[in-house]
Amino acid sequence: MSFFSKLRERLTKSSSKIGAGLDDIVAEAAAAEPSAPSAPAPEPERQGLMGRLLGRETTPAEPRRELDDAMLEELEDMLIAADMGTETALRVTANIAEGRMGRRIGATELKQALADEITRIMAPVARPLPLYPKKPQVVLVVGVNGSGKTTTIGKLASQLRAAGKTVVIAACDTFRAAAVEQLQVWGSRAGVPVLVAPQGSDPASLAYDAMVRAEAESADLLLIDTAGRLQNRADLMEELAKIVRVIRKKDETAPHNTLLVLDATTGQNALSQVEAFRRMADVSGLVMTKLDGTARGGVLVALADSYGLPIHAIGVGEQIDDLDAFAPDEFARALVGL
Ligand SMILES: Nc1nc2c(ncn2[C@@H]2O[C@H](COP(=O)(O)OP(=O)(O)O)[C@@H](O)[C@H]2O)c(=O)[nH]1
Ligand SMILES: [Mg+2]
Repeated sequence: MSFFSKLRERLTKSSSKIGAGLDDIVAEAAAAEPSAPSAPAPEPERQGLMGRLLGRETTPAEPRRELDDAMLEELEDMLIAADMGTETALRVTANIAEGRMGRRIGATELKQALADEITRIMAPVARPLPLYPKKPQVVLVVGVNGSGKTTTIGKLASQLRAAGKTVVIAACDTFRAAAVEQLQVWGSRAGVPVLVAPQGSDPASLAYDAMVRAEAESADLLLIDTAGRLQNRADLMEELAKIVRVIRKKDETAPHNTLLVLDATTGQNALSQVEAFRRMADVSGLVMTKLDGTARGGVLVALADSYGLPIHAIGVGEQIDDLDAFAPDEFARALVGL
């Protein structure tokens, strides 16, 4: 699939930010270096000679800089500015420093080292949405307004259909009429029935009807869209709790997945959303949307590092096929601009 070349292309803002940041960190000091007395003279020669002898010197023209505390600090600041979070940035920087202190390194080695660190953090959380034999597998989708819940459900439904699964969608965001219409459009595109209720009606009773329908049709999956007004947490909590209560009347093991949809463009705010929703619901995995055209992709690293919740999928656009599994090494390389 050509998906990740699409990701690389669309992650340009993030990658140009981090990639250019790394280039700058190395190049600034390297340019000033001939006059810098602190630069150990024999080092570059020895390295250059060793490199030549070992045939490793692939980019001889690349500027290099001695990795010292000042450079590490710049690296740290840059990663924090790229939404990686302070703790994660500190640890990533420390790991990069290990075995490299005092050595002269170029931007490519730095990018590679950073990509390796990011991959190591992300690999354990890259897990596709698990599919169970249980019918219907109930997937509850939560998140703040505008994070991309409805769009993600549309994309997911379409991909599950394409994989031969039968799907039912419950439009339990009865708060906004537009949300219901939007879901109906997605449903008809994907060829998936969408259960709706009048605006303002009880989302839990719609969820119950949807369970009945999904069971009667022995659908493989039931995707439940929900409202996301975080400004009224008590209400939202009660609404979610009620939805869970009624679907458990039909199947006490439901919901089998609770997906939290996060908008990558919100940066560090995504972290507090995880906190808030984990208090309200048993979040089992994340979907990260809007990774196209944001300079804040670094927040995924902070999320993976802080919570370890599986990242089931990422969204890189508004079209039906702009959702795919999360591939950590491709993501890391795209993020650092390799
Ligand atoms: N660029 C981009 N836009 C997205 C993505 N996912 C959703 N959107 C857009 O974000 C807006 C809000 O999405 P919606 O699904 O309605 O969010 P909801 O309120 O959580 O249901 C819509 O305009 C979507 O088209 C994505 O991955 N990339
Ligand atoms: Mg919605």
